[in-house]
Amino acid sequence: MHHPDIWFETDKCFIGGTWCQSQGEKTIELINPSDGSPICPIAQGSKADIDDAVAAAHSALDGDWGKLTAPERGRFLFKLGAIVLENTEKLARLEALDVGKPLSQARADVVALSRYLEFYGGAVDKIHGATIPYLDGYTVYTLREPHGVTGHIIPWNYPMQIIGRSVGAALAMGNACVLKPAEEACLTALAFADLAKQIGLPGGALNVVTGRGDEAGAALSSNKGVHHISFTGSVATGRLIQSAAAQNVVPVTLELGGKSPQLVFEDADLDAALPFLVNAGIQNAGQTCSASSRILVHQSRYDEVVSKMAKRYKSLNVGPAMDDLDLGPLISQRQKSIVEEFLQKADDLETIASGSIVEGAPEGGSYVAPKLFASTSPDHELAQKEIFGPVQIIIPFKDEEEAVLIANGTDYGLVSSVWSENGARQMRLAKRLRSGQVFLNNYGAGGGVELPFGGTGLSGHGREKGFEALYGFSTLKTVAARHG
Ligand code: TXE
Repeated sequence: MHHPDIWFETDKCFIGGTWCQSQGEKTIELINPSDGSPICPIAQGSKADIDDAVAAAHSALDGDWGKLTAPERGRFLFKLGAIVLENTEKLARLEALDVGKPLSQARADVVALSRYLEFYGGAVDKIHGATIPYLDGYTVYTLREPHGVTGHIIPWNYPMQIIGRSVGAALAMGNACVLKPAEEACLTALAFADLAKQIGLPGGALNVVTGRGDEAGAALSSNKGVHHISFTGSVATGRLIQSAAAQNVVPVTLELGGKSPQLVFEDADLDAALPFLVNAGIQNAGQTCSASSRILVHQSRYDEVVSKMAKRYKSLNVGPAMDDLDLGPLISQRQKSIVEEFLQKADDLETIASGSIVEGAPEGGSYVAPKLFASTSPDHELAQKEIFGPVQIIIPFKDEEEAVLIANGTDYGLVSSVWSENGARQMRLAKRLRSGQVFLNNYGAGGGVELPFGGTGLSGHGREKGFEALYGFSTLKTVAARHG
């Protein structure tokens, strides 16, 4: 029997515009992380399902979808964006149920998904090639064309946002997509397919195959009919995907997480900074690629930051997603064990404060109380590795030089932020910090879909969001005509 929040088939793949039984005929049970109960079965998609999805995507490119103009595709994206927004409450409840994120954070993800579709839909007819002055008797110009079939392997932490960010841009540019959501959370990906069907998106433009990473995911990343792969997830899996794509010599976009610092200088406006310092660490229970897990503080403001952050931490409540508290559970018992293993290595760190798991939170939920530590050693394992849970570390620094060394002193490079009223310092650090994004006196810039996003180092490569995503999901053809 269906869960009351689910209105579509969950144990089927969406291929060529229709719901199909997986050829492997196996299913995986989705688990509600708020109480550990089973939600529903999903299809354990096989290599054969991926082959079918890729074939359906090719047919779409050769058929109706491939013939559309940029404004026509844009209109489909507007319709998708509108129907997503109309279903805000239903989609938010699905995401809260499946991912465990507090309902209001899930609502914000729905709005972001809709906004991505609206942005890419409106931007795509502003993308064009160039004419290039060349030898007498020639006319040379460039054409921006879709890659063809794009594979999207996405994680469980922000399914809707990542679908918007990558599938939205790929569709806008005229690619046909095969989406493999994470086996832990795929309800909103399936709901998105249902909404695409409802608005009449041509069959095969969007295909969704659920399943395991080492089966459906591996089959998608090594499929010879795929022309571009977008992956968000762990470094280990990113390496596998890049190697698989290398065999077919296709481009990949990798978004692999980080150890992102916020730098608080002696002249920082702490009242403005405080909500960002904490929220950037605990949002989605710290399971965010751009989570800020390191707070670097000038020694003159250290005690003040410690006491203000501690006060906030002590007020943080963790509980079921539908109760809409500060934090929900982690995605799974497996992710909880990963985080707890890190916490066991925190003995030599100073514990500043913790939040609390609310009374009555179900036993079976994968709850972890947020924890704030301090360390004078920026090399501590907890200050170097991505934990992917609600854990932040405060580290003091003595001057700007040391702050930059610590900030740049991990293998990652996704986000950095600078809290300072000194404009010259802001400009210097914007150049010196090694990360794909630098935020000055804010963190995340409200998640604006217009802003290109991506990393350096182990955080990955390639950019999604903004116009950059549209360039990334297309290729350039040069046409040179000799006419005498
Ligand atoms: O990630 P995986 P997991 C980090 C975070 C977390 C850790 C493990 O540190 O603790 O990764 O999480 C698919 N070929 N991030 O195990 O394995 C898989 O099915 C092709 C950071 O969940 O990377 C899922 O769809 N695909 C992060 C997707 O990859 C494969 C978000 C992500 O799973 C595959 C999530 C394979 N061999 C985790 N194996 C971020 N950057 O936001 C798995 N997959």
